[in-house]
Amino acid sequence: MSISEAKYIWMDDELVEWSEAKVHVMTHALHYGTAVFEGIRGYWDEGVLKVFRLRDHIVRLFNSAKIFHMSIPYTQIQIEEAIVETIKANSIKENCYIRPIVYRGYGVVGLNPIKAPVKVAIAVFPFGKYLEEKGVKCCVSSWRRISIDSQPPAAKVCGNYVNSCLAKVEAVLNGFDEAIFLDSHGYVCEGTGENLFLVKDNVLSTPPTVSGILEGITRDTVMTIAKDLEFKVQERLIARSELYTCDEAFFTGTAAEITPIISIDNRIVGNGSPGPVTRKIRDQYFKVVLGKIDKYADWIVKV
Ligand code: PY5
Repeated sequence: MSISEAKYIWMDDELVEWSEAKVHVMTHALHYGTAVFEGIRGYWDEGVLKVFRLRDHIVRLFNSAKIFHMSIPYTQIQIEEAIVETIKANSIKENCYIRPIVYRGYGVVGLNPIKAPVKVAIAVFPFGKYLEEKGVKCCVSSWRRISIDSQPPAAKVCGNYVNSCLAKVEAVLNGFDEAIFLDSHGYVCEGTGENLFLVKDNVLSTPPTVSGILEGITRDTVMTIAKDLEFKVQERLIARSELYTCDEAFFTGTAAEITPIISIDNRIVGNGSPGPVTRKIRDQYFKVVLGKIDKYADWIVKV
């Protein structure tokens, strides 16, 4: 999808014109994928921008950086404040996406980036749906998800996404909307940029962290709201064949929100349209992100 431009990008404590927000071609991260990032959504509602689970995204950003020995030259609070400042500077008045990125900048060549400066940028821009709301057709990828003993899938590090791009392009070229990865042991893992849930007999199942997933904030939100709606939720190893026999399946992610899956490897899921459990969770999710449910109101920062 193409980018909807805003006015300014925050770069190392300065607001820079969108078109001037540039880096040198010898930036370490460009060559070796040494950058960590987040994707956060803001929902424009009742004359304010409601940012969803900002604190949790920033905590994950700092954890991703820690795994890669990147010391971010700001505190978590300073990054949160910078995000608020960037939203205000751009006078965002519609649903948007917030992309903080922490990257190894210009200064060294070779695979020890420790002496390369750690730089930070924050972009905020209008953003609609990432996947088709009515449901997506999926395939199991011929590519396995990077395994936990080669690259940490739990870190949102740029280098992990070349694996996602391979699977996504393969899926689209073969006429599907999205790919589902298996992990290196052959268990169901996640989408290219989404976590996955299956529903069978009203029980929700999602792969555990040992399957090498990114521990999604939307996944956590769904597990919380599903339990509160009195559904049983299991984190467990899932076999590929379960994808073909489940009653319902859906993706979760900041960009994907709650996206129903309507077919997998040319097998129809359920009756081929979003099922009742998926719809119930999705309806609740959209109330939660807008702060309409008191219990979860702390998850929203209003700007
Ligand atoms: N798994 C992967 C590999 C992801 O990249 C993402 C998020 C998720 C799961 C879901 O995590 P969360 O619920 O915390 O967002 N992907 C990004 C997103 O903004 C980028 C997608 C293009 O959704």
